[in-house]
Amino acid sequence: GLQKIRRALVSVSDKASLREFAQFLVGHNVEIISTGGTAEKLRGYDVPVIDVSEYTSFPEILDGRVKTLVPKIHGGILGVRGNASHEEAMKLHSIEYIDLVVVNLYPFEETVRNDGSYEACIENIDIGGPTLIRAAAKNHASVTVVTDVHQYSDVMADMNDHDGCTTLSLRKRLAAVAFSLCASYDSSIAAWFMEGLGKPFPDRITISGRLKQRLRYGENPHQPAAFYMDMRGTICPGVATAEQVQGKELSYNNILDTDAAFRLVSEFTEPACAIIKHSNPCGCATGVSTEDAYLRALACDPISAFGGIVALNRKIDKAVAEQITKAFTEVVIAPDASAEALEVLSEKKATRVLLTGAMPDPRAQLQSFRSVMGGFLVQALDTKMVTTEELKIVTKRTPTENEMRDLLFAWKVCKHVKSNAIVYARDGATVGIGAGQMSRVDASRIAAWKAQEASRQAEEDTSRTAGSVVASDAFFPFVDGLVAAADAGATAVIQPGGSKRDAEVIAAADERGIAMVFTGIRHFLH
Ligand code: 93A
Repeated sequence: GLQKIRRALVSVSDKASLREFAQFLVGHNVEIISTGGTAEKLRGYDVPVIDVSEYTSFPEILDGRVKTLVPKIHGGILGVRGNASHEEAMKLHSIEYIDLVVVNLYPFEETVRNDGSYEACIENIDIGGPTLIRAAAKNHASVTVVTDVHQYSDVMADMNDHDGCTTLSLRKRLAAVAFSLCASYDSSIAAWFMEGLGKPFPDRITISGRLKQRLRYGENPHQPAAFYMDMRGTICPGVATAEQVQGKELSYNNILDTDAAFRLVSEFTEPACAIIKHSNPCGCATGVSTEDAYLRALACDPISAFGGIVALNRKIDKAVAEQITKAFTEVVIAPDASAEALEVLSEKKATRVLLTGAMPDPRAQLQSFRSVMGGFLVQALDTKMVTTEELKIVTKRTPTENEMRDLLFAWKVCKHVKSNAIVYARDGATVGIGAGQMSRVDASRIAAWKAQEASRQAEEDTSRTAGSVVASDAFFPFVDGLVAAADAGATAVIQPGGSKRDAEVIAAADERGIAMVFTGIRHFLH
């Protein structure tokens, strides 16, 4: 399984660490053949190199579109050692074996992400590179294929350990990486075309991802897991792009919850905070400052907030950092943090602090993926938002200005609560959240009960749901859910409407002096 490396084809766009690796190869008496830019770079390092055009006696033509797409190169990569007819053909056409292919591709994904022009994107579709990589990977029985600068050290270690040879196990591993790289590269190109055509659901689909982090485990310790960055198209600031500036390693569940938290706060333009547990908010609030928003979000359900995930849509300042460190918090995510805030947070060594640099556009047209046994579902993210003008007032009473503000706030939060979802809110803060129930009336009762429990624990005299508003992610199929809200003291309701029993629900609201608006939009979240 050992294969001596005598001749290498090196053609790389990412020229990082090239010097060290090329010098290592020369040290092992490897002959290097390179394409234009790579050869020039190597000569600058005083590394002896043969131009591919000289090697093949054929110039690089068509602005470099045809550099390595010639039999002398591909024959040298694909020829099977010890195969008599292959060897005869190679001899006849003066083709020599190439043992090592070092290629990384034109930066197509980066060009798309940096808003490259149509022409720039097309020009950055690498044809020769994947062809070299696929040929080398197919013939991994004797050819080593290196597709990423991070692999240089593995190859150097292997060659050092085996007298300038590589092992079959390394070559196999590199071949597997090579094919998944090519698949993912083509998938990004396909996604770019589809996006341009406005046709996001092609007949065949490949998700293109780049490993962000190997995880210790998945949802539970016995489930292996990893975290990938989606490489197709625009990348929004979020948990996948964030820089972790302190704390323990993120877990699978942390990542899910952090995503939910950050997406929720991205809905607000004013300072906002969300605290998430098991992918549902246990508190969300807007405020005059992040500290205010945090404290009001925390007050909703401080018991559940223990070990929660905190998201802010503003730079973390010292004041909010001091509040956050008073509680046990698993993760804090925000666009940025002041130096003083980071110093305060660093007292809690385990707390993971993630900074994204910016907030995502809550209306960005992205897709979400969910797996089912034997398949997966793809859908556009729920980016729908309602404006006051779009609301239909269905009751005798019109919401007051304050109620209207709270209704819109509750509606935004409700969208981020697992169905069936009921959200009680007052003064721009949630006071009771009923999440993930199988019946709407249970969600309504649980939300009210949670609010009462929180008031009781805080030893407050008045009920938190008195004078609150209620949001329901889907229509009330029966009056009972609305009655439960009224009984809790809610004065206004926001819901999609559209039930067969709307008339009954409206009548029940009118009877109790409740103001109700219909959005015409449903926000199921499963
Ligand atoms: O333009 S190509 O599709 N045609 C080719 O024949 C070819 N051969 C290598 N792209 C080709 N390459 C790519 O050129 C490699 O994948 C690498 O990314 C890049 C290195 O070019 P240079 O050495 O000129 O910087």
